[in-house]
Amino acid sequence: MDSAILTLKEWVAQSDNIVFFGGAGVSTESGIPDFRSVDGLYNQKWKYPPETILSRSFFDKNPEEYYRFHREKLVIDGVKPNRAHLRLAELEAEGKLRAVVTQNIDGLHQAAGSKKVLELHGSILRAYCSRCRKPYPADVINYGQGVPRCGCGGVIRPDIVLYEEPLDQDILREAIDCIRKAEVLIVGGTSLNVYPAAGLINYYRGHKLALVNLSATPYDGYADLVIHEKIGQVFSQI
Ligand code: CNA
Repeated sequence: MDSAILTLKEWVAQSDNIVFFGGAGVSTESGIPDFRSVDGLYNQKWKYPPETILSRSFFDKNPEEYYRFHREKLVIDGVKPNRAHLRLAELEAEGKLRAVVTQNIDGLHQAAGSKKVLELHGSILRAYCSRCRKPYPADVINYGQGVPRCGCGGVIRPDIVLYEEPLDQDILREAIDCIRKAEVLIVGGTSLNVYPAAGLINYYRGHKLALVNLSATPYDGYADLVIHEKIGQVFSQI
């Protein structure tokens, strides 16, 4: 076994205060493309960059185009949690992992059995009316044609944080609290480019910060351990 993975395995074995902070790279092995990898959404042909389509001003002005992208690119049928999601759920059940803090909106951590999941960017598995805030089942937005509307006339939207929108302050506070108190912080599958989420690492006070990401990140020099491998492969060994 690679010596960095062995060190991570030891940290995990010895701690009951692990926090995981992840992003889109956690779900690529489940078949969901991320944004910035070579085959990520950024490098696929689309009229606008994902960050434009997934912005509040775009959603308000072009809900039809937003929903075309949403249904074609964000909703992927038949996806299942991979070894990273499953091992994280196991570590929580074993009393070792305190929380998963995620930038993902796919619900795969919960599907794997994780209970404490702090979804910084919300979830495409929930929806609500943008005018009266009435909740709707996700099927209303994820399937079908055109722009889904509420009885009040408002556009039904996914319960995700669009670019230009603030994060939920309660979730953010809880995420900061977990990260600040963590003994081991594992950061995985995130390019650490999207703020304010990426800045959460700065709240970590310990000296067991492991970064598991295929490509280099701006925080590689800051971490105590850096592993540039597939996260599912790494988690199946720890
Ligand atoms: P990103 O900027 O696309 O970065 C993903 C990172 O993961 C890249 O640096 C890759 O090198 C790395 N990566 C890809 N596959 C693997 C793998 N198997 N193992 C290890 N590393 C891998 O995504 P971020 O999460 O950093 O950016 C934040 C955005 C992307 C958030 O707002 C998300 O909501 C959004 N997003 C989410 C999903 C999802 O919910 N699954 C999918 C696509 C985008």
